Amino acid sequence: MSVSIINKQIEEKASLQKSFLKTANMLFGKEWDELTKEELYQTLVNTIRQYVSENWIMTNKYYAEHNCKEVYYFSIEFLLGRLLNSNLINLDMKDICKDALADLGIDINELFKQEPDAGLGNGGLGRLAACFIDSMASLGLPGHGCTIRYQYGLFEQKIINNQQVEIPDNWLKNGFAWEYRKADKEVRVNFGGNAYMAEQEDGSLKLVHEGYDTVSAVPYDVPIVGYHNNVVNTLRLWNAEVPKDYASLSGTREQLQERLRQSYRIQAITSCLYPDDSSYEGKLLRLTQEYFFVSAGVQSIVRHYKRRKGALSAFANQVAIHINDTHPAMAIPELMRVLVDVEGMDWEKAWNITKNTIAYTNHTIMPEALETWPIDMFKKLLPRIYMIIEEINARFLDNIRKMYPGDEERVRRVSIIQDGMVHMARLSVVGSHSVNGVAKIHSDILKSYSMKDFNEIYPKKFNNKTNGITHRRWLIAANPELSSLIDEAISDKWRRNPSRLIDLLDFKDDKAFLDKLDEVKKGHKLYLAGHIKRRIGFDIDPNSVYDIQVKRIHSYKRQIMNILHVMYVYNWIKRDPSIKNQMLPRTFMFAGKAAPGYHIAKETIRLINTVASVVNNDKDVNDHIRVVFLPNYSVTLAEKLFPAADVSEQISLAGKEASGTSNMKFMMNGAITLGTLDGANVEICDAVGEENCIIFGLKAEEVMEYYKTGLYSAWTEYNVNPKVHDVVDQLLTGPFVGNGDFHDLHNYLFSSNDEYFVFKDFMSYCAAHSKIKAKYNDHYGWLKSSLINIAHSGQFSSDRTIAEYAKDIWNVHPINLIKE
Ligand code: 26V
Repeated sequence: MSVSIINKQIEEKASLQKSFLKTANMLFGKEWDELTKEELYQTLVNTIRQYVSENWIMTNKYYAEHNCKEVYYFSIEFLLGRLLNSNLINLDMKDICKDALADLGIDINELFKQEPDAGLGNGGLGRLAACFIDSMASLGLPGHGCTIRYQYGLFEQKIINNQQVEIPDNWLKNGFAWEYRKADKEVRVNFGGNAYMAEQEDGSLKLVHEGYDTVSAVPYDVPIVGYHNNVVNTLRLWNAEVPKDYASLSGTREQLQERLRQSYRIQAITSCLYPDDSSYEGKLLRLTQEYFFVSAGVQSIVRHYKRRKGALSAFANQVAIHINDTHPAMAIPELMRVLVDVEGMDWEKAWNITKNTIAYTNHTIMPEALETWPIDMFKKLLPRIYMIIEEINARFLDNIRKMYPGDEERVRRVSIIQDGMVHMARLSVVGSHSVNGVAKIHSDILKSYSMKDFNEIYPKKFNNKTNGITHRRWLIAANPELSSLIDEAISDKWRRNPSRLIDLLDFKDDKAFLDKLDEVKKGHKLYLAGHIKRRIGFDIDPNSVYDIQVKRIHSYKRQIMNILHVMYVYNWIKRDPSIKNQMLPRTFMFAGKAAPGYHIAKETIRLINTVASVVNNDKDVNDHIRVVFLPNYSVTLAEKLFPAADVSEQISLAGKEASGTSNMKFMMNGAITLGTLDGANVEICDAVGEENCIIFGLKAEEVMEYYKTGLYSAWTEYNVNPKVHDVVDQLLTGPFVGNGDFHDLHNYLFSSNDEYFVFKDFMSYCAAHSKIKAKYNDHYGWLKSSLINIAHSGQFSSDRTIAEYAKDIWNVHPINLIKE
């Protein structure tokens, strides 16, 4: 390093320290050495905010001056996790900050732990949104997020008596240090009242909407920092508040009481995230939340556009709105409302703009997840939006009748309003110019099954964008040791351009390198063992194979099959202890939350924990296998698990998991996939080759065939297959049912006719585990596979995904703010 660079670094460190100390005095009126850990954390974030906001202002100025087209990613969930470490990495300030604080005797890692984990999402869909905004900023794309500022995030999970207990997640209790309240950017959102068309004197019709309730939507902006590129975009969180002019204290007692009730109702809108991703529920509060953030978002975009860019006719050339699943689908009628009612535009013109502005991503084909709202509820809460949807539907159906004369059955199948319900997925397809699935197999299923009719009507609309994950959080931040090792081998170019990870293939037969890879993995396994010991007081063997399944608990994801296999291995060892010599020592780990109302998922958690306590306390087996359920799966916990994993369990029934993204996080950290040909597993397997992952189970077409013929019988599978028979019986009797049996799970498996084909896939799942053993025993063969997985993981960086969205769907272009 040259003397001038060293001098510059010393200067930067001194200036950072100065600014840190000044911020401490300013925020807390104390000397820095009197601050609590929480105060030190707040001080650090506020120090960093000064650096971020300079770039933020510069970025926004650039977008305005260059008339850039901007994307707004609307999502009812953003599962951000902690931001301090990843912001410091993206700002290229981590090392200097760490040093500057170390000089003061402060360990930066301790401050990271003070940050609440922003859990504003349930699972994959919410985390995807968070990875996407990180990629947009890092690619220098003008792209922002729009969502709800939930007072309570996804519940905190505790395990008590083997069962899940939900604790409210009061993540804002010490404030959220990264947000900026923008009171001046407030907009108003109206609910209820009467809407109708009134005839004017000149005979024309004009909309009247009266008697509605108004809610104030106040944005809290969070800066989204790009990687080493000076770009800072915005994630806008909308908070529902009582309008200022409403807070008057005059009036009768009844009026005051009513006003108080109304103010509670308003605050309830953004009070909590719905924790249910197990089945769709048509709840009024959810509909209110959806319209609230979508209306606020659309209004603020139009206002911003008019200030900056002028004529609305060019709107779709300057603005793209992406709807993450159907939850923000009301962006379609809301943009129509603003253009037609507020801006006085013709319907046809407004419709073209709306369609060309909006793009839609579908994230599941599970029918029970599809959003439909009862007309009565919809009309009462959003009378004008309902009228607009009726008009959209009438015009759409006119066209369909022209395309398919006499085919009323088809008309019924595609109608946005049907049998008393408003179908949000249909609205999303009709009102957008692009519809994409999230992995090849998923997009194919959309086109040929769930959205077949629509694909025939609009063949050009449908496309695939395979999901991705940000390698900055999931590799650079979560696994700095592996990242440095990769740098040593192939230089650090992959950090900016993850597809360069492929260069690692040159090292696949380099034993010295593979040994180092092994060392890195061992280090993480040891660290995780320590963490588990500290967190739940439980010992695991760091020399065992870590076999991990982490994701929401769902029947279709088949955690049940995983734990039944553990029971099977347990029985095997009990029957013949000598078998242990031929087995791999293994630690089966699980983590994931169950929706509070999803009984079968909660029973699955109870089963896993019950099996864990039997296995872990049985001396005949616990030197060989152990089972751990890690409570409270979250982004922060996930960051510790992926780097330590050997085996990635991706065992959903083929055709059910739209993509999956933990499969990509595991792969990027060198774990081997044990999975079905479902979601993105298919593409992972294609990339790494069949010899570098272990695939088992029914194919999606075979599953479809069973559905079609109706020939699957859980009873037959159970009866013809003694291995299945034995473990399934153990849900009712035997070593695992000491404190209550698992009658409900047993009953569920049979009464649903084993809806996710656990019995059918069980034997090939057991065989896949045997293949893992054989593979692991070939030490260098395993490491080679691990390396091949890492090398191909660049393809699953969300930078690749977002570059595709930008080019094929949004037509937005990167900016360059890097000063040479
Ligand atoms: C899923 C399900 C499945 C079971 C039945 C009811 C139900 C209700 C809601 C949902 C969640 C739907 C949205 C979602 O989170 N999808 C996930 O999106 C991820 C990002 O694209 C993708 O990787 C996951 O495969 C997909 O489940």
